[in-house]
Amino acid sequence: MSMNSIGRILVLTTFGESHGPAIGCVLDGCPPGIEISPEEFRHDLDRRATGKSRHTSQRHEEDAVEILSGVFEGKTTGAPIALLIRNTDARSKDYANIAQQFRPGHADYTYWQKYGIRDPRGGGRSSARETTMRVAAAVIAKKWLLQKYGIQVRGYVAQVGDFKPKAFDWNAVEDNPFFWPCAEQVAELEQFMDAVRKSGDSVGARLNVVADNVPAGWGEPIYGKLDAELASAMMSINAVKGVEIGAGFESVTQKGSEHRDLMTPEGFLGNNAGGILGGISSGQAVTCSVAFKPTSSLRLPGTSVDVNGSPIEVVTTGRHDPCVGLRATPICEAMMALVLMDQALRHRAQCGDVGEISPKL
Ligand code: EPS
Repeated sequence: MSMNSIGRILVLTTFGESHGPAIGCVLDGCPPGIEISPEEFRHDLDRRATGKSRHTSQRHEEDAVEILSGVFEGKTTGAPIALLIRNTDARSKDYANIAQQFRPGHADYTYWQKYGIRDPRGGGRSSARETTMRVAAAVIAKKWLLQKYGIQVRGYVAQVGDFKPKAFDWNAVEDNPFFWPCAEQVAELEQFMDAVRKSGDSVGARLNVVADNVPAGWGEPIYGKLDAELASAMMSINAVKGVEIGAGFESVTQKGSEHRDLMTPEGFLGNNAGGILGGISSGQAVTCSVAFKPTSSLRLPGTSVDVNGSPIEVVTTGRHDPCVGLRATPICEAMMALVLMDQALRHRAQCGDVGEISPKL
């Protein structure tokens, strides 16, 4: 089975390459009756898009969504929802020099090893361009989660290289090109990113994603645990090298007495569990932290080989992100929303008759 789909009841399949005529997706299993219009995709697609500041790739795509099926008179019908975005600003000549080369740290080499053929233009299928469709599909998932359960899925950048927030304010996050939660540091971060970009190098990032108001009970032990599926979904994003749920790797050094989230009739006294116990949501906020590696397309020369195995020096020109994590907040939110909606539908299918359980913390 090829693996371009995610989900069990709500199944998203994406297709397309960075420099092909279009990218697209089919979202199947979506409940009928959800109101959706092409304009509603704009906000999140703009949040993810390249070319919105000097700190991202300067490719300028319109990212105009065409709804091809599954929506009638502005409402989902229950039929597969097909969305299409035409690529309008691909510049394939940027890739002519490296078409026979492997960029160190890039999927170039492993795609070649696996398939014996690759579309080198813009990274082809391995390009971050594909994430556009995840974000588009998740606009529907986010809307359903919010309307039905009051769930809000939000993310922010929690670290860029060694640079960490000094304070945290959700209101600051959407007011700067970095999804940065501390307004007073934005100018400094701007300088930091300018220096990275001018040096020709790249830098990694940590992103945090939080879903509030997730009801207790979502997640399917054993192999469909909510945390397992979240981790898998996040790891499917380009450049992701690590995922933590709740306290994550800090759990290694915590004592049990410290890690456990004490319970009172008024609620839990902490959230080291990241809102998930035994693979099932506890009713607390679901929290996830994601590590993005520094982008591998660099204009700094690096040693590599070409398709004949000859030693070469690779230099990548063209339009690239000095920190791909800076555009990834809506992508991480999208993956969390898609996983949550799928789990909600699965919970409804199996446990819809269970009814209200007390106590509710
Ligand atoms: C990308 C390389 C660049 C980015 C692209 C991701 O592509 P190009 O060389 O075609 O400009 O612009 O990102 C997008 C186009 C996007 O929409 O996210 C890569 O190698 O992943």
